Amino acid sequence: MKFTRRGFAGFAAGAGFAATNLTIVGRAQAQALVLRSADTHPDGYPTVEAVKHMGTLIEQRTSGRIRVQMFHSSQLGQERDTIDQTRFGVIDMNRINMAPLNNLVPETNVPGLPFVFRSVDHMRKTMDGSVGEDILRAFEPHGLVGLAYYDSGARSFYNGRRPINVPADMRGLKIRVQQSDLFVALVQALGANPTPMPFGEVFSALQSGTIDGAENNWPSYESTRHFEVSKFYSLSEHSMSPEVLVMSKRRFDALSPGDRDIVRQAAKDSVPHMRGLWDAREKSAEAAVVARGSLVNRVQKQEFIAAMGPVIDRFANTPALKALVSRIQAIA
Ligand code: BDP
Repeated sequence: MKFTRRGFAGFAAGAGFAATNLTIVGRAQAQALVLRSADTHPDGYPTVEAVKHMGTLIEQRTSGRIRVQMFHSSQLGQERDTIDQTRFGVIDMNRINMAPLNNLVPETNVPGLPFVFRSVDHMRKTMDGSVGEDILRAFEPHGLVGLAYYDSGARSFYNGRRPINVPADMRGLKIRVQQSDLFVALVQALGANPTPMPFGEVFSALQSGTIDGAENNWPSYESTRHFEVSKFYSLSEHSMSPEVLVMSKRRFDALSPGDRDIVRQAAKDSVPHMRGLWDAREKSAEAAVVARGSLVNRVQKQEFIAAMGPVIDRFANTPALKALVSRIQAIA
C-alpha cells in the first residue's frame, strides 16, 4: 500500500492504527502494572514498610509484571478523602484505619468498639479468623476489596492539661477524634467534647489550643510529635480499631484470577512481617516519648468500661452486628 500524505493521515486516524497502538501500550502496561498505594504515615512506619514488603513479594511472584508504588505521608490526601478515590479506582490500594470506614461499612465498627478485645492476642486471633474474614468481605459491596489487617495496638487518650484517671477527668476537654460517628459517641459518653478532624491537622490544633488532646497508639503519638504538645498520656486503651489494607474493587476485578490470588496472598504474607515491626516500634516509641518528657499513667479502666454500654448498643445495633460481637466474645 502506498500512502500519500493525506492518505496516511486518514489511515492513522482510523481504527486499524489506533488498535495497533493500543495493543503496544497495553502490552507495555501488562509488563509492569503499577499499583499505587496510599498511607497517611511517614516512610519507615510499620504500615508503610508492610505494604512495601507486600510489593516486593508481588514483584517476585509475578516476575516483575506487577509492582506496588508507595505514596506515604498523605501524599495522595488525608485518609477520608483517599477512601472515595480508592473506591473509584483513582488510587489502587490504601492502608487506612477502620475508623474512617465506619460510616461506609457498618461491620467495621465492631472491631473498633470500646474494649471489645481483651488483649492484643484476642484481637489477633479474632482478626486472623472467621470474624476477620467476614468483615473483610463486607467491604466489597462498597467498591473495596479487603486484603489484610495490620495491628494498630491500643488507642489511649493524651492531652496537654492533666492526667486522666477516671472519665470525670475528661469533662470539658476538647478531644480530637477520627472522622467516625463511633469515636464521636465514645468520647461524648466519657463527658469530653469530641472534635473530628483529619490526622494531618492535629499537631497544629494541639499547638494552637484549638483542641486539648487526642487519642492514639504509641507509634502515632510519637511519629506525629503530638507528645511535644500533649504530655499526659493516660493508658485508657479504649479501642483497638485495627488497620486495614484495601484495594479498589474496580482495579482488583481487572486483574486475572491468578494475579488476584497473588495479590491476596502477598497481603496475607505481609502480616507477620508487619507484626514484628509493630511490636518493636511500640516499645521504641514508648521509650522515646518517655525519655522526652511524656508523663504516662494508668487509668481506672473499669470506670471507662462501665460508661461504654450505650455506645456499644448504638453501634452494634442490628442482629448481624450483635452476632459479630458475640462471636468475638466467644473467642478464648
Ligand atoms: C493511626 C492510624 C491512622 C489514622 C490515625 C488517626 O494508623 O491510619 O489515620 O491513627 O488517628 O493510628 O487518624
